[in-house]
Amino acid sequence: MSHHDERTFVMVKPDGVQRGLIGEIIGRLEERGLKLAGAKFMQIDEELAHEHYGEHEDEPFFDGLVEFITSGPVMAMVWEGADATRQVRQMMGTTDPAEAQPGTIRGDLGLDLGQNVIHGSDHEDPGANEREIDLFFDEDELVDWEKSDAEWVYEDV
Ligand code: IDP
Repeated sequence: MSHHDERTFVMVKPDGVQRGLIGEIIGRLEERGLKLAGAKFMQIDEELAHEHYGEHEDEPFFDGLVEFITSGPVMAMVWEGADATRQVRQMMGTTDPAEAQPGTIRGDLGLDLGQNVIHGSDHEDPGANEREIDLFFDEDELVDWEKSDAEWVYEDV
């Protein structure tokens, strides 16, 4: 593993899928120089929703969150790159799109806290990225490949 190989879990949520934003979001991550390692267009069931959002179980918004995330398909992905988890979080913007900076995904594409377009693993919760990847993907669904522009993205390749 080089330091370019940090993996993070990213998901276009049902609102992003319904609004036709999968391509826009993938485009931003690709253009940044991150590398796609896995992708699955899928429907989240109740059980997976509870596992994924377990930390919010006691929150008043939990039932609404489960209902929302299971309401339609999502695009679940694994992206790889240097400091990928924190970089993706910066690109996403704050949880509430109404407060997110313009230029961020939520700040450009959303207006409502409950429908904030994208999920990315929390960089302040060590191991959250790998836990979420394990929850959504089998190891054989992830692709280990060389991206030919790596030497133009990273100085030390
Ligand atoms: P994050 O998605 O930026 O990591 P978290 O605090 O982990 O934010 O919350 C998970 C998701 O739960 C948010 O993305 C949002 O969709 C939803 N959520 C968080 N707080 C609220 C709230 O106060 N009301 C409604 N939904 C919320």
